[in-house]
Order: sequence, then structure tokens, then C-alpha cells
Amino acid sequence: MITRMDKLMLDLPPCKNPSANDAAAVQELLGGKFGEMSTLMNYTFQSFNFRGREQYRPFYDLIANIAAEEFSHIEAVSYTINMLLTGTTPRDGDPKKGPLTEAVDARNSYHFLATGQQAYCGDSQGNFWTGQNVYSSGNLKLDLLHNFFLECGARANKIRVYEMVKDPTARAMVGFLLVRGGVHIVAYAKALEKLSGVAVGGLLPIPSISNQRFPEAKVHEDKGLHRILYRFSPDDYKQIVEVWNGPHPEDGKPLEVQDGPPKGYDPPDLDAEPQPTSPDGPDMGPDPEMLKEYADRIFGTSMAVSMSEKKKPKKKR
Ligand code: MN3
Repeated sequence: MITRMDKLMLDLPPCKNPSANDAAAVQELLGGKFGEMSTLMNYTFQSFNFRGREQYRPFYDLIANIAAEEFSHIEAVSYTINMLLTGTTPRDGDPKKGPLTEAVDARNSYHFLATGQQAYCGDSQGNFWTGQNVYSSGNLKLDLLHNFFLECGARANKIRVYEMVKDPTARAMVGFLLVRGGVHIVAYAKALEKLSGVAVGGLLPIPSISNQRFPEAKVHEDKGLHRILYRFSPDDYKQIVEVWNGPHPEDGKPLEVQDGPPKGYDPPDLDAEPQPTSPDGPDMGPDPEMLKEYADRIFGTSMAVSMSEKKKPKKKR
């Protein structure tokens, strides 16, 4: 079971430059092969499928517990996409003005056609996320190797998105997830070390650039967030401490398990998009032309005339 809190793991700053194309790039971090949907679903299914868990309890606890944190990562990326899309089109309910005309130049039209300018469960190219991205082999070493590789690939993509998108909302999200994804890279490296004795941590960082080079990541590392594994459960997954211990492979500082989830921050509450097709519809009351046409059809022209005269006495039919 999962307990849910109405909080984000990080405080997302306001978006300065709404951009559908920036949002399209960020989609890769949500629904791409190496995106947060993939990490969430890989660890979730591996935990469901984990056999021999009494024998390998610390590794089961680790995978199941990291799966829980990944939920907050899909949240953070989704909110970022919504914030980048807010303000990309004029807030006007008159379809004749073509309020969505600029959207035809957006790289990804699904943000406007398939959703109400929202995050969708797909990648930067408009491919929908697929369960084919989930690997659950039944072999613990294979799964841990896969997870280590998946997190390193995810880190590469985060760095590329950081280099593509300069907006502060996107960069704050990427910087934070570089740190938290970095924790998961180290966790899987540690798990492989415990199982095999091989010093996997010596490979890090992959790609070989420090998180300290990204100001939005450095701010969290300076507070020690790269050394903390949250135990996302009131009473369970206590044996993660048997994997998450010892020195951090990059700066040698001690790894710590923190009991319970982080405090979290209130998620941004974005205004409804006042497009005719949004859930709220345009903020202009009932369409007067549509009302008149229905009055014509139901009551005949004379009633429609009197109704339209009541409403707009000066207008001639
Ligand atoms: Mn993640």
C-alpha cells in the first residue's frame, strides 16, 4: 500500500519563460525510456515480483523503498511541464480569434490536442510511455545492474535537458532530481558491492561531471541531500540501512537513512486554462449566439426575437 501526501519534494520556483518547446524537452524526463515513469515502474514491478525476500531482505527493502520515492519524481516533472505550458497561449475564450494558433508551431501538439496544456505520459517525441521499458528478470544481480544503468542513463538525459532548457522552474527540478537520482545510483552501486564485493562506486559519476557543477543541484548537496536515503514508510523497509551505509563514493561523507519522508512543499495551484475545451470552459458565461439559436429552434422566431430584444434591445435581427 502507498500513503500519499499532497506535497512536492521540492519548492518549484515560478516559471519565467513559458514555452511549449521547453515543456516538450522536459517530457523526456517523464515518459522517455529513461524517464521517471520508467524508474517508478521498474522498481515497483521488481518489488512486486521479488522472491526469496527473507534471504535478501535488505535488497528487497531498498528496491521497494526507492520505488516509493520515484512517485514524487513523476510528480515533480509533471508539475514542471504544467508550469512551462501555463501562459503559452492567450487566455481568451473566443475561438474565432484562434487562441491556439501558436500551438501549431509547438514541437509537440499533444500538449494542446490530447491534453489541456498538461503533462502527458509520454516522451519528448510524442511516443506514449510503454511497459516495454520495465525490466524485471527474477535475477537480483541483473535487476540491480539494470537499475544502476537506468539511473545513469536518466542522469545523462537530465543533464542534456538542463543544457537545453534555461527556465528556472525546469532547472530547479532537474537540479533536485540530479541529486536524488544520484542517491539512487549510489544505492544500486552499494547493493551490487554488498552482493559481489566489486567496487562499483569507483565508476561514479556517470556521466563524469560532478553535480557540484550545476548550481540548482549544488544547493541541495551543500545541505547533504545526496547522502540521505528517506525511508518512505512508518514501520517498514527498515533493512535499507544494511545497504545504505558507509562513505559516499564521491565525497567520502557518511550515508544516512532518514526515517519518514521529507517535509515537502505545497504544490503550485495553477489557474484553469480558459479554452473552450478546458474543464471549466471559457470564463464568459453561456455563449449568447448558441442560446439564441436554441431559442429559435425551440420557441420559433418570435420568441427568439423577444428574448434577443430583452437581452440586447438595440440590436436588429
Ligand atoms: Mn527518479
